[in-house]
Amino acid sequence: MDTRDIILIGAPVDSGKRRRGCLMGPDAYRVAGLAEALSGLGHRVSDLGNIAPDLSDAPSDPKLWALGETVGWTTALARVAEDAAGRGMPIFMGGDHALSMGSVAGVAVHAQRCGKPLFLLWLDAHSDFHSLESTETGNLHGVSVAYLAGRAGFTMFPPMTAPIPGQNICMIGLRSVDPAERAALRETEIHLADMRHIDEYGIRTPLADFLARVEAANGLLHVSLDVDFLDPDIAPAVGTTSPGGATLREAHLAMEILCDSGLVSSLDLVELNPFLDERGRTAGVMVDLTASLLGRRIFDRPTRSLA
Ligand code: EXY
Ligand code: MN
Ligand code: MN
Ligand code: MN
Repeated sequence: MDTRDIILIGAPVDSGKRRRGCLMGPDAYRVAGLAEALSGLGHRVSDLGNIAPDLSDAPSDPKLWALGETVGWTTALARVAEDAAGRGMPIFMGGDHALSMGSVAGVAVHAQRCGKPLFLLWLDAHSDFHSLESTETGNLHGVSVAYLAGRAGFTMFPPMTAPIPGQNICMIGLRSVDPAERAALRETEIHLADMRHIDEYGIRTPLADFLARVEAANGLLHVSLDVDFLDPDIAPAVGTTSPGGATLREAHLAMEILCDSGLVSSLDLVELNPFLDERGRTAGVMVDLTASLLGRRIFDRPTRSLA
C-alpha cells in the first residue's frame, strides 16, 4: 500500500436525528487509536481537530434548530473537504450521517476541479434517500444521499453544484428502506445491493462490479461507512441498529478489496454513538476496519501457500 497523507477531520454532527451522542464520536475514534493505527501502517497522519458549523445564515426560529445546524455543518464541512481532498485523503470522523452532505459535496467539487467523476459507495442498512418532503421522521441523517444525488427540495442547503449521477452511486448492506425511498430509488440508476444480495452473491460481487466502473471512468471514490452497516451484535453503538447486518469478515473483506483497488480517495466514518458503546468495542471495530482499508493485512497478498 502506498504511503498516504491522511487528514483526520472531526465532524461531531449530531443534528441529523433526535437521539444525541454522535457528537462524542470523533474523540472516541481518537481514544480508540485511529491515528496510531494508520501511522503504524506507515501513513502520514494529521488531525485537524473538530470542525464547527458555519451558523452565519442559520434561521433563528428554535423549531428550525436541527435544519439550521445541519445546513451550517454542510457549509463548513464542504469547505474543509474540498481543501483537504486537494492535500491528501480526508477521513471524516462523525458524527451522524448528515455530515456526508458536507464531506461528499466538498469532495465532489474537488473531483470536478480535477476533471474526474466522483463515485460514492454507501455502506449502510439505510438508503438515506428521503427528500425533505418524504421523510416521516424529519431526521436529516436519512436524506443525505438524496441531497448528494441532486433531488429537489433542499432549498435551505447550499446548492449541490456537482450532483452525483445515480450510476456513480452504489449502496451495499441495505435492509431498512422506507416505501417512499424505494419508490424514489426505482427512478434512479443507483446500484443497490441489499443484504439478500450479499447472502446470495457475497459482498465481493457487487463491490467488484462497482469498482470496475470506477476504474474504467478513472474516477475518485468516496466511501461512506455507517456503523449500522454492520450487524448490531458486533457494532451495537449506533442509534439506528437493524438486525442481520454485515459480519465482521464481510466488512473486513470489503475494506481489503477497496484497499487493493487503490481507488479510495476519501472516507466517512459515521453514526458511532459512544454513549451506546460497550467499553469502546464499536469504536475499535471501526478503527480496525479503517486499518484494513488502509493496508493492514494478515499476510501480504497474494497469499503464498504456507505448506
Ligand atoms: N429511513 C429512516 C428515517 O428516515 O428516519 C431511518 C434513517 C436512518 C438513517 C441512518 C443514518 O443511517
Ligand atoms: Mn446512514
Ligand atoms: Mn444507517
Ligand atoms: Mn445510522
